[in-house]
Amino acid sequence: MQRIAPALREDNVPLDLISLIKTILAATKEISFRVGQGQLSGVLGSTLDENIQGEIQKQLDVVSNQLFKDITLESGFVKAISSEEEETSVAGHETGKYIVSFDPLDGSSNIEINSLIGTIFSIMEAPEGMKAADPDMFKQPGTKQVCAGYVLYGPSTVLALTTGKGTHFYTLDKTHGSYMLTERNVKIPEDTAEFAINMSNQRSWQQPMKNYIADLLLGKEGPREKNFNMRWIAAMVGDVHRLLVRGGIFTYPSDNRDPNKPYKLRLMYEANPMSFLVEQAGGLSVTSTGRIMEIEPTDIHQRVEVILGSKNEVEKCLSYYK
Ligand code: AFP
Repeated sequence: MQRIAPALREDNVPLDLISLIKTILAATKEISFRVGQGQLSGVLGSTLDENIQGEIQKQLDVVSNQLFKDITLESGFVKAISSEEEETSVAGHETGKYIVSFDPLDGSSNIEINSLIGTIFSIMEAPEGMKAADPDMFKQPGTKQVCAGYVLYGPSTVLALTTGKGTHFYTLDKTHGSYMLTERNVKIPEDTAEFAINMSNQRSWQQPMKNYIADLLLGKEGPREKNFNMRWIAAMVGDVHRLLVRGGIFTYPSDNRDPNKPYKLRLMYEANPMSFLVEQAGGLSVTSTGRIMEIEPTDIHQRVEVILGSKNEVEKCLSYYK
C-alpha cells in the first residue's frame, strides 16, 4: 500500500500542492483522534454561540475550525482561507499560491449521537494581482478547483481525494498516523436503486422533485418498475461516501420553508468539492438548471440546490424538470 505523497507524485501533482494537502491532513488526524476519544475528549457539547449561518456551534465545530485555520495559515503556500465558521475570508501570506475553503466539521448534529461526521475542503489557485485580504479571490467557479477532498470520521477514518486525475480513497492507518491508498480510481455505478433526501421536507419541495420522488416510492408497481431504497445520514460526507462506494442519488433540493433561504447546502465548501469528487468518479453533480461547478459564485457562504450521484439516475431526476 502506498502513502499519500508518493501516490500524488505518481499523478504528477506539484510538490507545493502535495505539501499543502499534507498540511490539511495533519489537522484531520488530530480531529480523528479527538472524535475517536468521544466524550473523553471533552469537546462534544454545544457552545452558546451562533456561527455566520445562524446555527448553534458545537465545541467540536469551533475546535476543528481553529485547528484548520491555524495549521493552513501557517503554511507559506496559503494566501487565504474561508470556512463555514468564519464570517469572511481570513488572510494568509501575500505570496501564497493557493486559497482553501473548508467545512471543518460537516454533520454537526451527528456529533452527540456518535454517528458519521467529516471535514470537506477545496483548493484553488489564488488569482494574480489580488490582496490576501480580498474575499473576492474566492469568487471562482468550481471548475477552477485544483484539489478537493473529504475526510469521513467513521469506524475507520477515510479520505476521498481528487486532484483532477480520478477520485481515490485513502484510509488512516492509526498505528503510524499515515493515510494509505486503499482504492484508486473509484467509479460510481451509472445506475442505482438507492436515493438520499430528507423526506420530512417533502411538502415544501417544488413539484418536479415531488413527482420524481413519488415515482421512486411507487417501486415495482410504478413507472420505474423497480423498488428503491432510501438512506439519509444528515451529514453530506456520509451520504456522498456511500454513493461513491456503491452508487445512489443524493439531493438537497430547493424548498419553500423559508422564502429567503430556498437552498440548504453551501456552494464553496460543500457542493463544489463534492461535485469535483463525484464527477472525477464518473457521476454527475447538478442543480435543476445546470452543472454546479460552473456556477459563478457571488458570496463565500452562498447556498445552492444539489442533485448528485449515479449518472443515469441524476439524468432521470432532471428529466422531471423539463
Ligand atoms: P451541519 O454541518 O451544519 O450539521 O449540516 C450538515 C448538512 O449541511 C449536510 O452535511 C447534510 O446533508 C445536511 O446539512 C442535512 O440537513 P438536514 O438536517 O436538513 O437533513
